Amino acid sequence: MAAAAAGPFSLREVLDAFRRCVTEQREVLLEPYLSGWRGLIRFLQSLGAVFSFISKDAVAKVALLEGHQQQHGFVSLQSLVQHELAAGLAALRARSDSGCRTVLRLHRALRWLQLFLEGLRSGEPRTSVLCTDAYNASLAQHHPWVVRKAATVAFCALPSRDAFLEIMNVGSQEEAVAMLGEAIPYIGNVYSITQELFTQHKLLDLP
Ligand code: 1Q0
Repeated sequence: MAAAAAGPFSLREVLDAFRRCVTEQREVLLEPYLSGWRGLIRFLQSLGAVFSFISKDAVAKVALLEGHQQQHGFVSLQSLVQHELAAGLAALRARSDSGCRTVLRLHRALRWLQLFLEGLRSGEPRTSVLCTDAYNASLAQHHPWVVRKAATVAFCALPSRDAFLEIMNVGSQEEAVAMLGEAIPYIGNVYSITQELFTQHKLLDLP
Protein backbone atom coordinates (compact mmCIF):
# COMPACT_ATOMS: atom_id res chain seq x y z
CA MET A 1 0.00 0.00 0.00
CA ALA A 2 2.82 2.41 0.81
CA ALA A 3 4.11 2.10 -2.76
CA ALA A 4 0.68 2.88 -4.21
CA ALA A 5 0.63 6.11 -2.20
CA ALA A 6 3.68 7.49 -4.02
CA GLY A 7 3.67 9.39 -7.31
CA PRO A 8 1.05 11.64 -8.82
CA PHE A 9 -2.66 11.17 -8.33
CA SER A 10 -4.45 8.97 -10.79
CA LEU A 11 -8.19 8.52 -10.92
CA ARG A 12 -7.53 4.95 -12.10
CA GLU A 13 -6.19 4.02 -8.70
CA VAL A 14 -9.19 5.47 -6.87
CA LEU A 15 -11.54 3.70 -9.24
CA ASP A 16 -9.71 0.39 -8.68
CA ALA A 17 -9.92 0.81 -4.92
CA PHE A 18 -13.67 1.45 -4.94
CA ARG A 19 -14.16 -1.41 -7.37
CA ARG A 20 -12.29 -3.77 -5.03
CA CYS A 21 -14.42 -2.60 -2.09
CA VAL A 22 -17.58 -4.58 -2.66
CA THR A 23 -17.66 -8.35 -2.27
CA GLU A 24 -20.17 -10.79 -3.72
CA GLN A 25 -21.92 -10.83 -0.35
CA ARG A 26 -22.24 -7.06 -0.67
CA GLU A 27 -19.79 -6.39 2.11
CA VAL A 28 -17.68 -3.24 1.98
CA LEU A 29 -14.02 -4.07 2.56
CA LEU A 30 -12.20 -1.59 4.76
CA GLU A 31 -8.75 -1.87 3.23
CA PRO A 32 -9.73 -0.75 -0.29
CA TYR A 33 -12.23 1.73 1.17
CA LEU A 34 -9.48 3.50 3.11
CA SER A 35 -7.10 3.15 0.21
CA GLY A 36 -9.64 4.92 -2.05
CA TRP A 37 -9.87 7.70 0.50
CA ARG A 38 -6.11 8.02 0.73
CA GLY A 39 -6.03 8.52 -3.04
CA LEU A 40 -8.72 11.20 -2.89
CA ILE A 41 -6.94 12.97 -0.05
CA ARG A 42 -3.71 13.02 -2.04
CA PHE A 43 -5.60 14.66 -4.85
CA LEU A 44 -7.11 17.23 -2.51
CA GLN A 45 -3.68 18.00 -1.04
CA SER A 46 -2.34 18.69 -4.51
CA LEU A 47 -4.95 21.42 -4.98
CA GLY A 48 -3.21 23.69 -2.49
CA ALA A 49 -3.40 25.16 0.99
CA VAL A 50 -6.95 26.56 0.63
CA PHE A 51 -8.17 23.00 0.97
CA SER A 52 -5.96 21.94 3.84
CA PHE A 53 -8.70 22.39 6.46
CA ILE A 54 -10.68 19.80 4.52
CA SER A 55 -7.82 17.38 3.88
CA LYS A 56 -6.70 17.58 7.53
CA ASP A 57 -10.12 16.47 8.69
CA ALA A 58 -10.22 13.66 6.14
CA VAL A 59 -6.69 12.53 7.09
CA ALA A 60 -7.67 12.42 10.77
CA LYS A 61 -10.77 10.36 9.99
CA VAL A 62 -8.91 7.87 7.83
CA ALA A 63 -6.19 7.57 10.51
CA LEU A 64 -8.80 6.89 13.20
CA LEU A 65 -10.32 4.14 11.08
CA GLU A 66 -6.92 2.62 10.33
CA GLY A 67 -6.29 2.51 14.06
CA HIS A 68 -9.58 0.68 14.71
CA GLN A 69 -8.95 -1.63 11.80
CA GLN A 70 -5.51 -2.60 13.08
CA GLN A 71 -6.59 -2.90 16.68
CA HIS A 72 -9.55 -5.17 16.02
CA GLY A 73 -8.65 -6.72 12.69
CA PHE A 74 -11.89 -5.66 10.99
CA VAL A 75 -12.08 -6.68 7.38
CA SER A 76 -15.35 -5.02 6.45
CA LEU A 77 -17.56 -2.09 7.38
CA GLN A 78 -20.14 -4.68 8.39
CA SER A 79 -17.82 -6.23 10.97
CA LEU A 80 -16.88 -2.82 12.35
CA VAL A 81 -20.56 -1.89 12.78
CA GLN A 82 -21.38 -5.22 14.35
CA HIS A 83 -18.48 -4.95 16.77
CA GLU A 84 -19.33 -1.42 17.91
CA LEU A 85 -23.05 -2.12 18.16
CA ALA A 86 -22.41 -5.03 20.50
CA ALA A 87 -21.96 -2.44 23.27
CA GLY A 88 -25.44 -1.07 22.56
CA LEU A 89 -26.66 1.86 20.49
CA ALA A 90 -26.67 4.28 23.44
CA ALA A 91 -23.03 3.56 24.25
CA LEU A 92 -22.14 3.92 20.60
CA ARG A 93 -23.93 7.27 20.36
CA ALA A 94 -22.03 8.54 23.38
CA ARG A 95 -18.64 7.95 21.76
CA SER A 96 -16.96 10.68 19.77
CA ASP A 97 -14.22 8.37 18.50
CA SER A 98 -16.30 5.51 17.19
CA GLY A 99 -15.56 3.98 13.84
CA CYS A 100 -19.25 4.23 12.95
CA ARG A 101 -19.59 8.01 13.37
CA THR A 102 -16.33 8.46 11.51
CA VAL A 103 -17.41 6.25 8.61
CA LEU A 104 -20.69 8.18 8.55
CA ARG A 105 -18.77 11.43 7.89
CA LEU A 106 -16.81 9.86 5.05
CA HIS A 107 -19.97 8.24 3.77
CA ARG A 108 -21.68 11.62 3.47
CA ALA A 109 -18.59 12.96 1.71
CA LEU A 110 -18.77 10.04 -0.71
CA ARG A 111 -22.22 11.21 -1.75
CA TRP A 112 -20.71 14.63 -2.41
CA LEU A 113 -18.04 12.96 -4.54
CA GLN A 114 -20.58 10.97 -6.52
CA LEU A 115 -22.58 14.11 -7.32
CA PHE A 116 -19.49 16.13 -8.11
CA LEU A 117 -18.09 13.53 -10.49
CA GLU A 118 -21.48 13.27 -12.20
CA GLY A 119 -21.36 17.02 -12.63
CA LEU A 120 -17.85 16.94 -14.08
CA ARG A 121 -18.94 14.26 -16.48
CA SER A 122 -21.97 16.26 -17.58
CA GLY A 123 -19.77 18.92 -19.16
CA GLU A 124 -20.66 21.94 -17.02
CA PRO A 125 -17.42 23.96 -17.13
CA ARG A 126 -17.79 25.87 -13.84
CA THR A 127 -16.33 23.49 -11.28
CA SER A 128 -17.08 25.81 -8.37
CA VAL A 129 -20.77 25.72 -9.31
CA LEU A 130 -20.68 21.93 -9.65
CA CYS A 131 -18.91 21.58 -6.35
CA THR A 132 -21.26 23.94 -4.51
CA ASP A 133 -24.35 22.21 -5.91
CA ALA A 134 -23.00 18.78 -4.96
CA TYR A 135 -22.10 20.08 -1.51
CA ASN A 136 -25.49 21.70 -0.91
CA ALA A 137 -27.23 18.47 -1.90
CA SER A 138 -25.14 16.36 0.49
CA LEU A 139 -22.68 17.43 3.18
CA ALA A 140 -23.92 20.98 3.74
CA GLN A 141 -27.00 19.95 5.71
CA HIS A 142 -24.68 18.30 8.26
CA HIS A 143 -22.31 21.24 8.64
CA PRO A 144 -22.66 24.36 10.77
CA TRP A 145 -22.74 27.75 9.11
CA VAL A 146 -19.06 28.53 9.61
CA VAL A 147 -17.95 25.32 7.89
CA ARG A 148 -20.39 25.88 5.04
CA LYS A 149 -19.03 29.37 4.61
CA ALA A 150 -15.39 28.24 4.59
CA ALA A 151 -16.18 25.42 2.18
CA THR A 152 -18.00 27.71 -0.23
CA VAL A 153 -15.09 30.14 -0.22
CA ALA A 154 -12.59 27.32 -0.87
CA PHE A 155 -14.66 26.03 -3.80
CA CYS A 156 -14.00 29.30 -5.64
CA ALA A 157 -10.30 28.29 -5.79
CA LEU A 158 -11.01 25.06 -7.67
CA PRO A 159 -9.22 24.49 -10.98
CA SER A 160 -11.17 24.56 -14.22
CA ARG A 161 -12.88 21.49 -15.63
CA ASP A 162 -10.10 21.07 -18.19
CA ALA A 163 -7.46 21.17 -15.47
CA PHE A 164 -9.45 18.66 -13.42
CA LEU A 165 -9.67 16.24 -16.31
CA GLU A 166 -5.95 16.65 -16.81
CA ILE A 167 -4.90 15.95 -13.22
CA MET A 168 -6.92 12.77 -13.26
CA ASN A 169 -3.94 11.48 -15.24
CA VAL A 170 -5.82 9.08 -17.45
CA GLY A 171 -5.05 10.49 -20.87
CA SER A 172 -7.16 12.65 -23.14
CA GLN A 173 -10.29 14.52 -22.02
CA GLU A 174 -12.45 11.88 -23.69
CA GLU A 175 -10.63 9.13 -21.80
CA ALA A 176 -10.97 11.04 -18.55
CA VAL A 177 -14.71 11.48 -19.08
CA ALA A 178 -15.03 7.78 -19.95
CA MET A 179 -13.23 6.83 -16.77
CA LEU A 180 -15.54 9.06 -14.74
CA GLY A 181 -18.42 7.12 -16.27
CA GLU A 182 -16.75 3.93 -15.13
CA ALA A 183 -15.91 5.17 -11.64
CA ILE A 184 -19.28 6.69 -10.68
CA PRO A 185 -21.24 3.39 -10.47
CA TYR A 186 -18.57 1.81 -8.23
CA ILE A 187 -18.65 4.77 -5.89
CA GLY A 188 -22.45 4.75 -6.03
CA ASN A 189 -22.49 1.09 -5.14
CA VAL A 190 -20.30 1.56 -2.07
CA TYR A 191 -22.48 4.50 -1.10
CA SER A 192 -25.77 2.62 -1.34
CA ILE A 193 -24.56 -0.48 0.51
CA THR A 194 -23.28 1.70 3.35
CA GLN A 195 -26.48 3.71 3.34
CA GLU A 196 -28.51 0.49 3.69
CA LEU A 197 -26.27 -0.79 6.47
CA PHE A 198 -26.53 2.45 8.43
CA THR A 199 -30.29 2.72 7.87
CA GLN A 200 -30.81 -0.83 9.05
CA HIS A 201 -28.95 -0.17 12.30
CA LYS A 202 -30.31 3.36 12.80
CA LEU A 203 -26.86 4.89 12.57
CA LEU A 204 -27.54 7.68 10.09
CA ASP A 205 -27.71 10.40 12.73
CA LEU A 206 -24.78 9.48 14.97
CA PRO A 207 -23.61 12.67 16.70
C1 1Q0 B 1 -12.25 19.10 -4.91
C2 1Q0 B 1 -12.81 19.91 -3.83
C3 1Q0 B 1 -12.91 19.23 -2.57
C4 1Q0 B 1 -14.08 19.64 -1.82
C5 1Q0 B 1 -14.43 18.70 -0.75
C6 1Q0 B 1 -15.87 18.83 -0.39
C7 1Q0 B 1 -16.12 18.64 1.02
C8 1Q0 B 1 -16.19 19.89 1.80
C9 1Q0 B 1 -16.15 19.59 3.23
C10 1Q0 B 1 -15.83 20.75 4.07
C11 1Q0 B 1 -15.68 20.41 5.52
C12 1Q0 B 1 -14.32 20.28 6.04
C13 1Q0 B 1 -14.00 20.64 7.43
C14 1Q0 B 1 -14.38 19.78 8.56
C15 1Q0 B 1 -15.58 19.26 8.68
C16 1Q0 B 1 -16.00 18.41 9.81
O1 1Q0 B 1 -16.58 19.20 10.79
C17 1Q0 B 1 -16.97 17.38 9.29
C18 1Q0 B 1 -17.72 16.67 10.37
O2 1Q0 B 1 -16.84 15.93 11.15
P1 1Q0 B 1 -16.97 16.01 12.74
O3 1Q0 B 1 -15.93 15.06 13.26
O4 1Q0 B 1 -16.71 17.45 13.11
O5 1Q0 B 1 -18.38 15.60 13.07
N1 1Q0 B 1 -16.25 16.47 8.45
C19 1Q0 B 1 -16.76 15.99 7.30
O6 1Q0 B 1 -17.88 16.26 6.94
C20 1Q0 B 1 -15.87 15.07 6.47
C21 1Q0 B 1 -15.42 15.82 5.27
C22 1Q0 B 1 -14.47 14.98 4.48
C23 1Q0 B 1 -14.21 15.62 3.17
C24 1Q0 B 1 -13.30 14.79 2.35
C25 1Q0 B 1 -13.17 15.33 0.99
C26 1Q0 B 1 -12.20 14.56 0.21
C27 1Q0 B 1 -12.16 15.11 -1.14
C28 1Q0 B 1 -11.34 14.75 -2.02
C29 1Q0 B 1 -11.24 15.42 -3.31
C30 1Q0 B 1 -11.84 14.66 -4.34
C31 1Q0 B 1 -11.79 15.29 -5.65
C32 1Q0 B 1 -12.11 14.25 -6.62
C33 1Q0 B 1 -11.92 14.63 -7.98
C34 1Q0 B 1 -11.30 13.49 -8.64
C35 1Q0 B 1 -11.26 13.72 -10.05
C36 1Q0 B 1 -10.03 14.33 -10.50
